[in-house]
Amino acid sequence: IENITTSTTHIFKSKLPDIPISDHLPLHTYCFENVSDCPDNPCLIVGSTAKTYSFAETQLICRKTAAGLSNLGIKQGDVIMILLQNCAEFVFAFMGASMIGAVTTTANPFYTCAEIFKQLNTSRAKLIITLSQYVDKLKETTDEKHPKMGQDFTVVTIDEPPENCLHFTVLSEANEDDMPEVSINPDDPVALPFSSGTTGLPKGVVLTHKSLITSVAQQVDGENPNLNLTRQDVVLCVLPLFHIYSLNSVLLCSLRAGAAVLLMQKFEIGTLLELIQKHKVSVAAVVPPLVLALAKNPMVANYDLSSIRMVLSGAAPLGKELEEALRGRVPQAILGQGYGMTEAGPVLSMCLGFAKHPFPTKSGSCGTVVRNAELKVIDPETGCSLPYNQPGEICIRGPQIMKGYLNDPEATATTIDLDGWLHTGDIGYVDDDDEVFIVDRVKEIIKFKGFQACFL
Ligand code: 4UV
Repeated sequence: IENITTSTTHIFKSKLPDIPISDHLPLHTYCFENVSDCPDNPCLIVGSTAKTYSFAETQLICRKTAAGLSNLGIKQGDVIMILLQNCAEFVFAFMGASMIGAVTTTANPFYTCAEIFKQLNTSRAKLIITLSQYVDKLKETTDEKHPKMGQDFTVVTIDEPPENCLHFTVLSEANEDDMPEVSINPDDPVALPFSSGTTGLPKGVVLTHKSLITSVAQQVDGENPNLNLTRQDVVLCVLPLFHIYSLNSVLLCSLRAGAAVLLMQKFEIGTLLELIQKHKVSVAAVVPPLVLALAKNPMVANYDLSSIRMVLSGAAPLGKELEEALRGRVPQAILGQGYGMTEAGPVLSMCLGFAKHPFPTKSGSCGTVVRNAELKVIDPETGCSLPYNQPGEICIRGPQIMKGYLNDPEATATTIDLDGWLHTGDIGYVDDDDEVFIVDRVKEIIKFKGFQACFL
């Protein structure tokens, strides 16, 4: 059947031409590739303290953290867990791990003990970076109720460490010369977010150096980047970095493009508005519940939001009425959506209104498939590919998609078929202007406030 359908496959591509994308660099080298052009530009701005790290400082602390991880016995291929809300240490740990060829699994600190235990156990994380207040949750994972744990891990806290824990400075103040030389293969894993995918319990999603570089490049590289981030931009990072949307489209894309990232630990509307005004945020990545707050909260009228030039919404459907209501609040800004799925690396499509040389786009659309990738829509019953305007299951193919689920070949095989198509479980169509519209889903996962697990 597959042979018959491939002969009539309708494949949708970006309106932007494909570009050369590195298939040999490690992620940190790629993200920091242009640092020498703007070493003193702000890279990370900590919202709560206004402390700013330049690109050169950020890169140096990441290197120190890499050395520190190595000093604590973390080796190439080992997994560390970051159990934190947004903060600079998150960035240092993630990039530091990449530098020694280690892998980061990110987890929501509000997860239950059982959920954290499951992720620790499945990922075999050897070191956990967290806050002292969450350490008790980890203790409970090692009691007699969970004898299977049976593995030792080191706990590092970014605040005053409780007994038997280390302070983050053992990492961030290590001597960068202690960083071991490692040879990283582009197909080696670098990030291990957990996602339920289209069915069942959360599984480890193996994202390689090549997948994440490809995804970032599809967004911000080329003469006409799809998501035009620049060195003048201040990008709002209020969505949690433990979720792939923020990790990829906010952090990694900004590092690559030389934009500053404004880190907010959690969403609170007053603080958010204050920080947007103070730091002149120019790009805001949001989810629909945040759009609702920005569109409807009366406090918004008291703040100057004129610095915002782009608002990217994703992770859940954004209604047209809500989009219109937001437009009233930030009339100068381009509003558009990105459509992502953790397993897809994550971005499948992005609004072309965000491009350097933008295209006209329609309200309600999730953008156009990213460049250097192929998208098709299939009849969920027959598997046959469908032409323009006919809804079916959205599938994506390209070097950005996950390598597979960790230690789960069966779930991998039901998600990525033999021809390399990743089946999303989302029902949508592509219209005459190549814009993607999501209308339904075939999968059982129901998202709450834009995330599979609770946020906001
Ligand atoms: O696995 P996940 O939690 O992943 C995400 C990732 C979202 C994005 C969005 C924009 C980006 O730039 C980016 O880097 C990442 O949400 O959940 C995947 C499912 O969420 C729904 C859809 O059902 C996916 O399979 N979803 C994601 N984006 C949209 C959406 C959207 N724009 N509209 C409707 N549903």
